[in-house]
Amino acid sequence: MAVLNISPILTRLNIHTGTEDNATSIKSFSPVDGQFIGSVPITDGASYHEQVKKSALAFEEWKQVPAPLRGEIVRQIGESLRSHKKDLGTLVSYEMGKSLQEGYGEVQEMIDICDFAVGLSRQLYGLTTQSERPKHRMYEQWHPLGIVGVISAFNFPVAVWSWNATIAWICGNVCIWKPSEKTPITALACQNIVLDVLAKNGISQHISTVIQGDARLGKSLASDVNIPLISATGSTAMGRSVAQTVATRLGKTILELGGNNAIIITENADLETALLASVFGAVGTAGQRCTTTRRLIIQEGVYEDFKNRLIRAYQQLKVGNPLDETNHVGPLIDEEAVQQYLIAIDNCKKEGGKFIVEGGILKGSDYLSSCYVKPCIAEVDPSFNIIKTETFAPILYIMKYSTLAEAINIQNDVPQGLSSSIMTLNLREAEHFLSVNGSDCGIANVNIGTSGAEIGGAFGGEKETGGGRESGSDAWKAYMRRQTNTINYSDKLPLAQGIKFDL
Ligand code: UN1
Repeated sequence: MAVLNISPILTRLNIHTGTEDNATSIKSFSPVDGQFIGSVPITDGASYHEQVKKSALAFEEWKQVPAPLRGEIVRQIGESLRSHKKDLGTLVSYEMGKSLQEGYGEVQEMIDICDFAVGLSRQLYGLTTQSERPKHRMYEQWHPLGIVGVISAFNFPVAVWSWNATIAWICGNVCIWKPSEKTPITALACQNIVLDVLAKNGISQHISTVIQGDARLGKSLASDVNIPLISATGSTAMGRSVAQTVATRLGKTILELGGNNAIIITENADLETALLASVFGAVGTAGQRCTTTRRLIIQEGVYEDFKNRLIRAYQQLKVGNPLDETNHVGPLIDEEAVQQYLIAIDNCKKEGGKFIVEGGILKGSDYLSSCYVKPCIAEVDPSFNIIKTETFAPILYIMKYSTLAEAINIQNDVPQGLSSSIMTLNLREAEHFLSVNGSDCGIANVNIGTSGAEIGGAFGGEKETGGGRESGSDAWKAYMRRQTNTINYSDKLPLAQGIKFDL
């Protein structure tokens, strides 16, 4: 397939990037074909402080706008995303390397969260409660926090930002977004769409700010007392550093970090469904989702049968240019990711892992960059160290169990706790998996895989995954501050707990 000419798409998305190659710019190269896409200036200290000041002023204006009218702005952003879906989806695919279908899917996720946020803008409900004192009324209400800092990862370069930004905005906050330095151009595309809507409505541009830089810039955000909430998505190591920095100043965080997601396949599973869920979960986005299926825990009675089905399915996988819709799997993000993939395979072999589908780098004229690798499968023992870590690559570990209790122990016995699934047609097994004695993850599914969560649910996980929740359900509450209000409309001052205090 011919190399994509990205220029017309960049023009339609109103992106005018530089061609600089110096220490003050970030250069973006496509993992699809290794081509240079463009460069963006790194936000330096002075301009960072300037942006924060402008954001703070914009917050004073934005918080006065009634929430449903803030929702109207987000509705228009959603409309604009609809009309740019094809271009933006293609750019996501080209800059990040995920398949075109997944690029479009990512933009669809953005459109969906806009719709969700619009509805939510009329539903930021507080509770009323009964006072113990006569002629007193108690209720709680929710106020915006101020500036929300969003740190996002390369793997969902735009959707994860939109989950945070749209909800933060309808709550009355303004956002400063530091996208991954591996995907700076898609961030520009989104920012253009938002700025255009803000301009058409005569609203301050500083409701949405993009800053570009690496971990040092992330550190500036995390340590900045002007930013009450940091929502960070990325590795556990990054999250730990952000959490420690924000905690020193007693700020708030929403952390969505590493996953190590497993599917339990019981002897009562529909093996066809289980196969599709496992393969898509393991190789989709080239194994670079937080929710990627990394482990299969398979009941011994169906183990050999399922293993053979997996091998046959992997033989049919097509790895190649993700813009060609007949390919299932695109490249890894960069050569460093390829190295991590090779190291994990090596470590797995050293521990005694047996590869039933071999990995390796793909070379040849079909592969337009050095980032294409073979999805692989290793048979492992649950005690291996390698399977306790998250490697962002299409490496699937499979293991055997005999009782469901044993399977659940294996599934939970990792430091991460994001997504999990059970494949079974047996009600007792399914309910046990969802019960307090079952999965310890933030997401637990029955008869669907670990990846591909809908935006309507709260997204996030436990343990080293960080504990934060983003996107749907009542995740919005983390973007606001709760205020409890008690109003005395009597002519007395009765004290709580019946305390007497007379002068
Ligand atoms: C991520 O990988 O950071 O559930 C987010 C999914 C997607 C989101 C993944 N909706 O796979």
